[in-house]
Formats: sequence, C-alpha cells, structure tokens
Amino acid sequence: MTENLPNPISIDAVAPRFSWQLDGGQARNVMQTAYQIKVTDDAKHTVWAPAKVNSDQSMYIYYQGSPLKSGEKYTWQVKVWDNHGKSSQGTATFRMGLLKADDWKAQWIGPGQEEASRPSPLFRKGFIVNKKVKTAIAYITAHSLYEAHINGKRVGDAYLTPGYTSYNKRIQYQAYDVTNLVQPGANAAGASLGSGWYRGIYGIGTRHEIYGKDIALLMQINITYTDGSTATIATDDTWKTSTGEVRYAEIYMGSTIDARMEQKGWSTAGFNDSNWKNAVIGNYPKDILIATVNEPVKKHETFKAIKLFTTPKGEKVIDFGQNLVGWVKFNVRGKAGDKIVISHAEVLDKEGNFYTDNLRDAKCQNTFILKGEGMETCEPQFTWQGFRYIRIEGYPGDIKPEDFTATAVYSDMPPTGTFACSNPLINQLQHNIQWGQKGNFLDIPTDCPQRDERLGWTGDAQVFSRTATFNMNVHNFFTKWLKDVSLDQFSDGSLPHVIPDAFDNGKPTGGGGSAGWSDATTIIPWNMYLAYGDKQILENQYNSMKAWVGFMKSRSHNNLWNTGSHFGDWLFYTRNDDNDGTAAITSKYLIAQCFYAHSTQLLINAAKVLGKTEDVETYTKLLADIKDAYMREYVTPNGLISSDTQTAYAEALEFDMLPENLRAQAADRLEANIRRYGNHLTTGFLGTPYLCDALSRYGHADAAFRLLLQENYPSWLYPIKMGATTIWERWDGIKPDGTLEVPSMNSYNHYAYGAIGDWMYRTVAGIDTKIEQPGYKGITIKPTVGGKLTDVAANYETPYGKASSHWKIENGNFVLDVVIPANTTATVYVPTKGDSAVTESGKPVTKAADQIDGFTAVNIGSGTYHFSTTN
Ligand code: RAM
Repeated sequence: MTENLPNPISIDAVAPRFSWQLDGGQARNVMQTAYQIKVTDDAKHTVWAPAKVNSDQSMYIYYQGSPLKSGEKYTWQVKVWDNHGKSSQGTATFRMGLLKADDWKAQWIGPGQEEASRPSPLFRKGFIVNKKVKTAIAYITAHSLYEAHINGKRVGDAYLTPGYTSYNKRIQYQAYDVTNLVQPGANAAGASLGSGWYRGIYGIGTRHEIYGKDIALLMQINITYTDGSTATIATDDTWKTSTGEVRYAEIYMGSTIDARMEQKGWSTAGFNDSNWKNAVIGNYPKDILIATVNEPVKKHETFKAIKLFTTPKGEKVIDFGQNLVGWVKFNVRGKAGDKIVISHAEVLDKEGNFYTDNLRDAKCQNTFILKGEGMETCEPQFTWQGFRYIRIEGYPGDIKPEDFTATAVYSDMPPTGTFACSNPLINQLQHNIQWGQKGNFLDIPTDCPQRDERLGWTGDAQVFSRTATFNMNVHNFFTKWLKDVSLDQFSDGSLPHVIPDAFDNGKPTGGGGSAGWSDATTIIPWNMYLAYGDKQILENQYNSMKAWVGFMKSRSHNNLWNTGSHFGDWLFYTRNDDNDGTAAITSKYLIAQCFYAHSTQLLINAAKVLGKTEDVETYTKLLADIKDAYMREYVTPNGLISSDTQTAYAEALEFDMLPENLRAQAADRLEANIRRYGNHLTTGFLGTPYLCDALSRYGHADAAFRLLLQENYPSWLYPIKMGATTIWERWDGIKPDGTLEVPSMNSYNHYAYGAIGDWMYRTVAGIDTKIEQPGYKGITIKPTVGGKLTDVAANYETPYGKASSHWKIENGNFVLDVVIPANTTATVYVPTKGDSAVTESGKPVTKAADQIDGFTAVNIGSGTYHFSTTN
C-alpha cells in the first residue's frame, strides 16, 4: 500500500509511506527480520534504493529518495526476509498528483447565467487524438458535485465527488486513469454538475450557498503518447454548456429528472453542440486543490423489494427490508410526460402508514418525468436518501416490485471485521451497527443520513470512532476528516459542533466547545493511532489536540471547567411523568470536567509518543490539578459522585478520575445503580460508550452482559425487538405501544449508540492492540465469557493481516481458536478457574504460562492456535 491505498494515482504527500503485509502461510512465529525497498520512475530510473534494513517494520516507511514529480508514475518493490530464512518480494505502483497550482492548465468554468430552478449544467468539449496513447489521466473537481464522461462513458465509478471538505480551505480533486476511454480520432469529454454541499440547501435551518453561489467545473486530461509527446485537454471558455434531463438536484430535497430534456449523446464526439453556449471562466483559487486521501463514495449492496403493499391511507409502498442510505433505481414504461414521484421513509407509523415527519424539512423525493419511448430507467442524481420504504405516486399501470432496486452508497472503505455469536439478537445488533456505519460514512462521518441535517457532528463521530475501526478500514476516512477538524477549529482552540463547519464557515457564531463533542480533536486521533499505529496522525493533529486542551484550560477557574454551554449526556434516559426523579441527569459541568481530564490524558499520551517531554511534564501536572478539582467539587470522601448516575460513574472509572482506593466502590455503585433500574442502562451519548467497559474492567462483566442482553426499553436490544435494522438516535424511537417519538428529532439511523460494538470486539471476543505496540503489532486476545453466550467469533483485518478470536463452551469446557497475523506477536488470556488445565493443540501450556486474575496468559507468535481448558 502507498499511503494506505493500493496503487493510488494521485498522491500529494511529498514523502509517501509504504506498507506491506507478510503472509505467514501455515508457519508459526513468522517475523520479518529485514526489508529492502527500491523505487523506480516510469523510465525505470532508480529514484530511491536504500540499503537493506534489519528491522521488523512493515508499516509506514517514508520515501526518502529524490524529489517525486507531479503526475509521474513510480514503481516500488520491497524484498522482505523472515526469521525462518525465507524471503519474498512484492511490487506496487503509485502516481503523484498535481503538486502545484500551475500543474493545472484547466480553468474553472461555469454556466454563466442560470435558470432560477438550477438545472444541472452540462459541459462538453471535443478533441482529436492522432497518435497512440500511452496513458491518459483525468483530474477533475467541482463546486460542488460532478459526474464526468468521456465518449459517452462515465469516468470512474465514484459518486458525490469530489466529496466534502472545508471547501473554502481545501477542495479535493480525483484522478482517473482514462487511457481506455480515449480513442483514436475524434473524442469528447464532458461533465454534469450538482449543487451538493457547496452551494445547495444544507445545514440546520436548510441554509443555502454555504461556500459560494457559483457552480463550477475544473477538469484536465493529461495525455502522454507512446512517442513521449503530451497533450492536455483542459476546461476553458471554448467548452460548451447547456442543460439536460436533471432539472433539479439537492442533497436533502432529492432530484427531478425530465427524460424529455435528455440531450442524447451529449458527451460523444458526434454530438452537435452548435446551440450550446460557451462556458464562462470563473476566477476561483487552484492553490487549495488537494489530492483525495480517502476512499471515494461508491455503490455497494443492492436490495430488491421484499413486498409491495397498500397502506391504510391507500398509498402504494415498497419495503426493501433494510434501512439503508443510497437511492432507488427502477425501470418503467409509460407515456411522454408521465410523472412518477418516489418518496422515502425509514418507518411506518403505528397505523402502518408511510411516515416522513421525522425528515423535517428534507423532502427526500425523486421525481421522474418519462419521455415515453419504451422501457426507461429512472435513477436520481446528485442526492441520496436514508430509507427502508418508498411511496410510489403517479406510476403508469401496475407497479412491478421486481423493477425496483435500492442501492446502498457509502465511502468505499475495505471491510475489516465480523462479529457473530450464539445469540441471534446480538448478531442483529452487530448488523445494525454496521448498517449505521454504512449509512453515515458517506465521505464525512454524519449524525444521520435522512433528515435536514446529515452533518459532521463531532460528538457522534468521536463516540463511534473506535467501533468504526473494527467494521471497516477508516484510516484514510478519518485522516481526511481530522484535517478539516484542525482547519475549522476556532482560533481560541474551541471546535465547531460540526465538521466541516457548515454552521459558521469560519465565523464563530454557531457555537462550539461542547464537552464530549469538541473532544473529537483528541479522542479520534488517539483511536486512529491505537488502531493503525500511525504516528503521523498524532503529528498532524497534535497542535489541534493541544489547542483544545488550551481552550478548556482558558475557560476554567481553579482548574474547574464549569463554564460554557454543553449538550451533556445527550438523549439520556428520562420519562415524561418523572415524579420520583428517575431521569438520569448528569451534571453537564461534571461531564465537562471528566472530558477535560480525558483529553488532557490523551494529549499526554500523544506527547509521549512524539517525544515531547516538556509537554508531558506540563500536562501531567495539569491533569493532576484537574482531577483534584474534580474530587473537591463533585465527590464525597466516601466516593459518592454528586450526580449519582451511570454516566457519572462510567466516566469516572474510564477516565481514571478517582484515586485507586475509591475505584472498586465506584464500580459497585455503578452496578447497584443498574440494578435499581431493573438492569437497564440510563445513559445518553456520552455515557453509553463507556458503560460496559467500566463494568467489565472492574469485575462486573455480569452486569455488562445483563445490559447487553436486556430486551426492553431502554436497551440495545429493545429497538431490535421492535424491528430495527439500524441503530436509532433514541432508545425509544418507536415506543412499546407503537407510537413514535417526537418528529423534531427522531432518526432511525444514528450510529452513536452503536459504540457498544467496540466492547463486543475488544472485550467479549477480546481482540485488542497492545497500547505500547499500537496498530496490532502487539495483540491481546482476552475473551470475556458471560451472558449465556456459548459461541463468539470475531475476525479482524489488522494492518498486518487477519486476527481472530473464536471461543466456545463445549461440554462445560472453554475452547478458543486464535489466528495471529505474521510479523506480530500476541498474548492470549485463556479464562481459567483455579487449577484447570490449559492445552494448546493438545499440549499442556499451563506450566509455561502465567496465571493472572482468572486467566492463563500465554505469549505466542503468528499462526493458528487451538486452546482448550478442562475443568
Ligand atoms: C443533533 C444531532 C447529533 C447531536 C446533536 C447535539 O441534532 O443529530 O446527533 O450530536 O444534535
């Protein structure tokens, strides 16, 4: 991998990093002992050939050869040697992006005068190819969304490009190898544009034009002929512009496609564009253009209708069986002018009617006007919807459900994990967590994908970030988003509530600095460092982390951060008829103090990794003061916390707020609190991620399992019993009597409570990285048995390869199958009672290993292992 991507073609890191995996085959204890890299350019000249390095490092080796050139392709080879006397070689390629603003010969172009309804503009240009093409690379970006074509064919398979960044500071472009799309003789290039995040209706209060009002395209095709000569096809005012069938397209609202307006063949060479206007050059910056670091949004799973039915109100509705994010495509035959309207909904109401009130001002409607020429395919553009059901209006003739397909659309991150166990409800929970991630990792991490929001809410992203690493490789996804975190951070160190900052666009008016939200600055970089072992994330984010801690310090008095406005433990358990005070309110300032400590701790951790010893000292002292202030203000000498809630105890325990001697009693109080609520959780966004971990860490795994397995409200499984296929924003999005929560805030696809996934992988299956060997260079396998589970299996694609933990209870004995990838080592903790014997592949291990707290610990290298215990 180059910069964590396979053979990328637009790298703008001046020193890209190389990583590889070793395949240990059937052998055990395989470690790399040495590697040697060689990099050559396209003409096969060596640009870097360092000597063999005796090291087991296989991740993030920085290129250190002669300067890499804009647009050039390079090949790198690595030879590795292992401790079994074997060696092996691998090859990969990468191409540099356009490194300087002047590498862009293209000019930004727009349509000039636009109709008020803003149909999608089309742009086209014919060009001639009269020599043999060696390579053709297209570099494309837009304000805001583009879809490019060459000779009538779509360029690439990405959607909603160029993706969403803080557009006033940086805009990504994408590079495509279009060698196979250009042809000898006459060619045409073209693109259509949508308003998207840049100038569309977006942000709370359905704002418009957050980043600008002009729609614009920047496109350049760099052709290299086999004789070494080059040509550039670039947008300028000789390009022609018009509009076509996409009459309207907005993220929240949906799109209107009038097939009668289609300009057939508009992106082919033979098309007559004589009545098209000339494009108008726009003077927008090119020095903010950057290559794309994360995986683009692509189409993924498709769903067929599971049923077509008529609601009590008489509406025709299709159920796709899964709450998903993307859109519906269908085939239909009708007359010219027939108008079909597809509306979207996540749930039906109590009566079984199509329910859209929770979408607020987002219309989520796609309208298609047919041209009446046989079978037509209808697919929306430059928009997406979050839905399980569609309502169909205006359909000519009988609806054939088999003609409808829903496609899930999300960032194309490699899947990394699976979790399955003997309890089908937990498996459904895992499914819902993954679908929450699929639905809300659409170029940026969003709170929800359906209503008039879909924003990069920092708190939600932070809460879910570690779980996200288990389900998909989110390394580049978060690397990109974190850059916008640091760019949009206010100068006083506070962080806007959403990133990119669609509320303020740089002006600190929309607020920020909420405890647990702005801590995305520290928590996410640290989680990425743990999951991927990538120090560069910490280097890049360090100033941002420090600025956030600085902000909290500047707003504190006597080390107590008790100022500002905070969301608190958002959506915690509360009842309307709360006569006896069961609402689990945790003081917002108490929470703020805990996050102040936690972020400071993470800053210290980062400073240690980066060798910033002065900062380690300064912030260690500060951390002690923060904890002292917390103890003085919020905790009695016996350890009762002034907010006697699950969230207060969970955070106190997870952030090490209490002195050692008060921790066990705090865990007991937490456990007792859970019993008082009849084994229910009462936590909101900020307590939920820590709850089960705090319990299991302090000897109350049983209570954690009782919470996990609780089937009635509030709990993780309650929504599943109510038919959920994603994680809900509220514990009671649908109430036990079938009525729905308030329409003003009731999303059925909000991943925050899915943060329990981290505990399932790391504690129940027990796969974790050692902190001192992050990125799973050192692995821990430490299963937690409980909850009447008899079989738990998790597979996880670490940066080094697959690790897995599969445990079973067989005839009362514990059996554990483990896979550890090559070039890593692991400690396996086999749960043991008293003097029960542990064997590995039939041979006793107990004597050679340590006995710690009910576990027999065994150190192993890579390979496949089978442990079992006999009681
Ligand atoms: C809601 C969002 C999000 C939450 C904020 C505080 O509007 O959906 O989930 O973080 O409010």
